[in-house]
This record gives sequence, structure tokens and C-alpha cells, in this order.
Amino acid sequence: MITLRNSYAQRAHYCLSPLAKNLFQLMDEKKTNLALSADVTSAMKLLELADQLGPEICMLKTHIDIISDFTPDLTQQLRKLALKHRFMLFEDRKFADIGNTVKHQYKGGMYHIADWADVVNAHSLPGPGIIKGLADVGRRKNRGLILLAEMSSAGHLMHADYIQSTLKMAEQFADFVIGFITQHALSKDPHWINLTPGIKLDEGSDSLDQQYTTPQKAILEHGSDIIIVGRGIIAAVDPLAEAKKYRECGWESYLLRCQRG
Ligand code: S5P
Repeated sequence: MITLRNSYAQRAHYCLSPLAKNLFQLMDEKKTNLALSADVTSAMKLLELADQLGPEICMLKTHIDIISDFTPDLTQQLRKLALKHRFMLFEDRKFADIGNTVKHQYKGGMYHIADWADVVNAHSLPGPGIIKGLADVGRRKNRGLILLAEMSSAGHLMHADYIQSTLKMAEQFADFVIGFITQHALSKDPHWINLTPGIKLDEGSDSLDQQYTTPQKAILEHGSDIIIVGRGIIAAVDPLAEAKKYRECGWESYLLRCQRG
């Protein structure tokens, strides 16, 4: 039986979403389960990070609305770098409205997110209509959606029943929803991708209730597949050297999990 402890390549066969399949394969071939959260406010800095750290990562996570000098050229350049270094673009938009509204937010406005982001995320709070709205736009572009099941911040309101309901909702759209933002794997089903933010090499917190766990704990104890790292890398003196450390740590933990079976 294929479980979460099998390799990414084996799990790829069980994905109903073509994008999820591609992502597992990319991780397997590139040997990285590191996503960089590039939370910077300048377009040039974002492009620099994407080019320099691109070879180390499977995904570049953006908050496009914090860029103070945004122009559409930025997202075109990001797409070029995603192709050059083979990583996916994940716009951390955290949609949270009714289907009709998120449709507009996803495809239009200033950012035209659906035109360049391989993956976006959404809260399950409004109910299945939010997924239907995003799927209307994203399916035909071969995009994927991640549902926020469990956040990393202290005192969040996503309790066990909310998390389970999020999983049930995802199951109805398994060709479009690729997995979850979560601190723990939600299901034994091998096709869901579990992405975990709130990762640093040392546990701790920040002054605004962010909580950190280590790559080893996230992957070996909590069933995470992709570690999302922001300040642990970008605030370092040498972000490239630090990214290599997180990459190695994430990949070794994954190999150990596969070995243990
Ligand atoms: O529960 C969550 C979900 C997300 S997507 N907790 C998070 O921290 N995030 C995002 O991950 C957050 O918006 C930020 O972009 C990143 C974590 O950044 P770091 O600097 O704390 O590693």
C-alpha cells in the first residue's frame, strides 16, 4: 500500500491533479522539498532572490501585494526564472470570499494572479463556493489550489473539526486542490501535499505570534512534505548558504522517513 511514507515519485502516480503530479515529480528530480517564502517589498529584491535561490527550491511563495513598486513586468520575469530554475510560483493570496468575488480577485485586478501563479491558497471558511469560483478560472489553466487547514500562528481558530471539514471539502475537488497549509498531515491518502510554514532550524516564535518548528519535526513527526521558510533564509547574512542548509535538512529528513517506511 502506498502511504505518506513512500517517495514523492511513487505518490505522484496517485494525484488526480496534473499540477500536483508535476510538483511531486519536480521535487523528486530536483531533490528539494524547500519552498522559499520571499516576503520582500521590492521587485528587484524579489527577482534577485528568485534567481539566486531558484536552484535550491521547489516553490517560490510570493505576497505580490506587499511589493511597493509592482509592475506586470515583475510577474513576467518571475515566470522566466521559474522556467530557468524549474520551480513553481505560489501566490500566498489566502482568498476568503464568496465564489463570484474570488473569481475576479484571482483573474483580474492589478495582479492577474491566475496568469502567472501555478498555485494559490484559500481559506475553506466560506464553504465550497470559494473552491468552485477559483476552479472556474484555474482548471482550464492547469493551476492548483491549496486549502489552509491549520495555521502556524498561536491562538488560531482552526480547531480539529474545522480541519476535518476542510479535508472533506477538498475531497470533492481532488483534481484541483493539491493539498493543505497545515502543521500536521491531515489524511493517510498519499496524493495530498502537506505544506508547512512556521519553520526555522531552531524552534521559537516572533513578536507577533508566529510559531516555529524545525524541518526535522515537521517532516518526520508531523508528516509535512514541503517546508516553507521565510525569515529563516531571507534575514540571514548569506541567504544562499542558509537555503542550502534548509534544503539539505528537509531532504535528509524526507529520505529518513522513506527509509523507516
Ligand atoms: O499558517 C500560516 C500560513 C502561511 S501561508 N503561517 C504562515 O506563516 N504562512 C506564511 O508563511 C506567512 O504569510 C509568511 O509569508 C510565511 C512565513 O514566513 P516566516 O518569515 O515566518 O518563515
